[in-house]
Amino acid sequence: MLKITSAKVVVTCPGRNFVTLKIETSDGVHGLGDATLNGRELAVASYLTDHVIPLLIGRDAHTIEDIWQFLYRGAYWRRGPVTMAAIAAVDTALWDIKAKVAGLPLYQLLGGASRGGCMVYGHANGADIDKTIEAALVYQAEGYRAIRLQSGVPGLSSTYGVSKDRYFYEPADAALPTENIWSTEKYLRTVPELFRRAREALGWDVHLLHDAHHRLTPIEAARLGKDLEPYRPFWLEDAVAADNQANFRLIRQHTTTPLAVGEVFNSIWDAKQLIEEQLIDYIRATVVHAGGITHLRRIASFADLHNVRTGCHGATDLSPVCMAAALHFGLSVPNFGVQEYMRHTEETDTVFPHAYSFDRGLMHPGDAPGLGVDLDEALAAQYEYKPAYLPVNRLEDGTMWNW
Ligand code: CS2
Ligand code: MG
Repeated sequence: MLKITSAKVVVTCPGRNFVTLKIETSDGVHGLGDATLNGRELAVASYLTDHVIPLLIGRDAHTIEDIWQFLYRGAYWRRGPVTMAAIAAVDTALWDIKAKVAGLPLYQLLGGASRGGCMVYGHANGADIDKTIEAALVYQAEGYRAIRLQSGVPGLSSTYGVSKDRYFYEPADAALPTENIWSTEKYLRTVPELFRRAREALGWDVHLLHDAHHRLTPIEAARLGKDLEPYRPFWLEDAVAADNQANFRLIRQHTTTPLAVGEVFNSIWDAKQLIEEQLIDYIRATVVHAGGITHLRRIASFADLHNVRTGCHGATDLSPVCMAAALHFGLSVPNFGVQEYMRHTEETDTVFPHAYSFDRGLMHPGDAPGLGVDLDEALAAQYEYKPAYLPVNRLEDGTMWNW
């Protein structure tokens, strides 16, 4: 038996906040799990420290599935972003430990490599179409085979996905939520032209993606999907908020543009109808927010039955611990689609030294035992938690809308 002897939560802010769970065992082997929930970090930190860690001490670290079931069924108040991020952190740390004890990189315990590397997509963005295309050409020159395009919208002072920095994008930008103004009409006039220009400049051998970030109604999403069809997007993401999964039936009736959704999902139940009715093509759920590797494997297996592929979320607010876990998972899962890759800051990469690497559009988790990522606790302690909220969105008439 490999006893869990202690566990702790490390909150650090090397450029942005991260919450990491570290589990120690009787053999001296430790494991890490990402527990970062952008804008609600301390809720997960408390859920782990106050309500989960006391239940872990003395348990056998090898009993990953039983501990998952204990924390899920035993919570009573099951599911939800905070609970499932906490369970995810425990699950990921235990998989890290099991692989380290086996002396194998984690993907070898998940069925081994199904491919040479994980195709990733980068984030080309700019204040206008010209600047976005310019950024996309840089990504293409760096060897990315898939590029997300997000550009500013004429007449709007801000919009989702447009960063001040070429590589780093962190939307949680203030101690209280900043208010953005949104106009779907202005947005819908911009995106088709962005894609027309992008195909002109980048050609057809690169996958182009776009994130509508929950802001359309189904019929508006159907229209955008149709407008983009001539430019063959790899996917249109978060076309509408997916609280009502049936929303996607209407979009599906009108367009063949592939649909991706799920970065805010925290369990298989959030995607069940979308997957079994084949209303989507890619499921975006990821390790840190959807219950860890154990649950994400269930979601991916269910998706595989229905021709849905993975397209895991990988924004900067998911730490290098989650990125590493996602790459081990992505390297092995049969129905892999693409992995999002938003680079972290240099400080973050120094706090979380890691084995994963990027090469000509593909990423590999590396062959270090376990996840292949660690946490420099002394350095982490130098970066104090900084309260930061994601913005909110209002329509031009002041109506509260989806950010
Ligand atoms: C976005 C994210 O990466 C994406 O697809 O939707 O940047 C998202 O806005 C952030 O993860 C929210 O914290
Ligand atoms: Mg998104």
